[in-house]
Amino acid sequence: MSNLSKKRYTITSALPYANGPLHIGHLAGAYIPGDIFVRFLRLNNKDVVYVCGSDEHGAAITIRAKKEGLTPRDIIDKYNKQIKDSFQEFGISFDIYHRTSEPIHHELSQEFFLNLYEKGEFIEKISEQYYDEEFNQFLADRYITGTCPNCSAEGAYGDQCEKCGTSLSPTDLIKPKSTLSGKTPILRETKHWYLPLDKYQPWLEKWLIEGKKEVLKSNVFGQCSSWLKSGLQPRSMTRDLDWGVDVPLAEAEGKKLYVWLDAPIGYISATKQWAIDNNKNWEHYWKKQANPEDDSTLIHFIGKDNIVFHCIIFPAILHAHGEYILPDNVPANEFLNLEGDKLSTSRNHAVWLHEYLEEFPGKQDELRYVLTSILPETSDSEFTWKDFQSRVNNELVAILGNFVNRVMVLSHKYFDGKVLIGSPYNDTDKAVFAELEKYPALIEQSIGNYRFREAMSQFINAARLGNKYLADEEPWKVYKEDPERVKTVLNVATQIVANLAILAQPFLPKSATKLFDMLNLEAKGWDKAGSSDLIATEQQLGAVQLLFEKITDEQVEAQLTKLAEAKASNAKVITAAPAKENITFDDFMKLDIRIGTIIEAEKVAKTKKLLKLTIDTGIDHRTVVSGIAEFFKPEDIIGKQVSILVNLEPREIKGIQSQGMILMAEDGDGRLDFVNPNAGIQPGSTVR
Ligand code: B3M
Ligand code: ZN
Repeated sequence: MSNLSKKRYTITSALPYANGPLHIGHLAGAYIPGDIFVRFLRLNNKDVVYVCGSDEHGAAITIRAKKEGLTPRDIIDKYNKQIKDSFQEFGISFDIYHRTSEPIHHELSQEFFLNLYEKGEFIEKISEQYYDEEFNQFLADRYITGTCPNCSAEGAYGDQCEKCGTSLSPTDLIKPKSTLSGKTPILRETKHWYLPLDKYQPWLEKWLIEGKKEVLKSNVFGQCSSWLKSGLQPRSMTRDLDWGVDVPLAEAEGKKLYVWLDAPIGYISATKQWAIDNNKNWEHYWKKQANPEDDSTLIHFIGKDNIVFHCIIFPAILHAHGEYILPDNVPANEFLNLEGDKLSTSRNHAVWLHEYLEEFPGKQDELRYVLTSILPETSDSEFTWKDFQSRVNNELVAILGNFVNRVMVLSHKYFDGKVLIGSPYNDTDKAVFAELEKYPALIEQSIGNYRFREAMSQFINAARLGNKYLADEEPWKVYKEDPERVKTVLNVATQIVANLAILAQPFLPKSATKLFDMLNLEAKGWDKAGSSDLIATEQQLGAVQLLFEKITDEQVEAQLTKLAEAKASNAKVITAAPAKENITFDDFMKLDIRIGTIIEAEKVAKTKKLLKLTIDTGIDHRTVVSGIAEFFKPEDIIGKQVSILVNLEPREIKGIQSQGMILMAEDGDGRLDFVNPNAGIQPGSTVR
């Protein structure tokens, strides 16, 4: 039975961490495919709920908060809003975009935990865990990095290597390092609650390996079978953290649920909230029904780094609970690269959605189109701005836009925008209709198999059919001699446009709306696609609207320059010198650094770099020669406060006794700046 033949669907796209903006890789991974699928189901009158929301727990959030000097709450509020807005702009049509910080989610997550706890499903274990003594914190997940024992990649996290996808424990990491202090952590005892994944291994093998071999995409099936082959281990479902869902046990005070326990439950709590808001029964979408035929079909759209959590851990949890349905499929995508390099948030090598929206206003469908055409469905794929330009210009503009525009303009020019019928349909017309009739099923077949690239290219082929028909029939030439034939040609062409409007809906929602507007037609469902009588004779068309514009070379250049600049500024950061060897605290205490005020400054004759400064150190007034003349004019720095090392052995420089050293910050380009107090402080104050 096809996966499109069910009655009810529960569709999820991965909950993005609310710790930063989204980029094109996110859209291409989990959201465009999910949205196309859902729009298609809705067009076919299926009972479907499409849920998503912000993942607002875990180290991803707290580490970001520390970086930005904000609280976790500030971070999630800021990015939840930004992410939600981006999704809306791109027409990702969730029925609800929820948040895991909501009380309804905390309650449901705790209920899940207690359900498993009371069934005795957890193993309680006191064990030694990595601990950062400087920050007084246990180190799990993203708080610890090291070399992956599986693929030897550096920078693997304590719970997963993002390079090879392997799920890890902190103690698996080679050369572990605390993300907080950068130091090698120590081991300390703590108690946690483990899910015995090894116990579920036989069940998982049956359900997943035997049951889903034909169903899962091969990239997904491959990952799953390799984990099962290497043998599952118990995995802790609790953490020593101060941000997250509280573990609902008295003896676990201060501990939180593991973010990958609560996050997928976020799909369910989002559905619950949606059901409350819309007067629905959430259990119809998540619980096993009396008659299994009535079970909803659960499909998770995700990126490949989330496969283990959606195919193994979450199903094991749902199974252990017992009342819930299991995913029918997890059509995970591989990664999208950008201009020959991995997308990277930390290196700012990305096309950020909120920036795209500002730089290409109104061009959401253009990005949707190009990303759909290059989705990393079976292997990693690549976005380049040149390719973006050529797909928009040569396909959207030259084929779809051009065809629709010609039909509209000619109809208005010859017949005041009325759709008429002249001479009867000839064989060419009938052949075009016969051809057109095939597309809905072709596209349906591709969507049903999660082959969205193929579906998109079939759609553009349908537009090609129209474009070719018009070019062959040349109504602009025929009009003079045979206006009756032109009435019919434009009628056929308009029926094709109406078909394109229906077929465009899953992929290009904004453009589909424009097409229906231009046709003066109400939006129609998939069952109407393929018909040759969508537009009645005498129907008055609406005004011509511009569907797509060409992307210019300048626009492409500007984007490439922006990426190059990000790379350059990133390269500078990398040139920061490595840390020197450690010194003892006593070594440090030997330095006597004070705040002083510059009271006189003059250039040292016959030198380019040197200034002779007189400093009020609070202890005395002394002379210091400093190599800062290229960056500061003497008159500008009088009165400035500086940090000065006052117990440096005096030195003679160009015949002047220099009694100390002004501390300066120097960047990778050799630029200098003072290390000085912000608000002013008494000269002689010590710096430590
Ligand atoms: N927030 C990981 C990610 O953004 C995680 C997904 C949760 S899905 C339940 O890649
Ligand atoms: Zn790895």
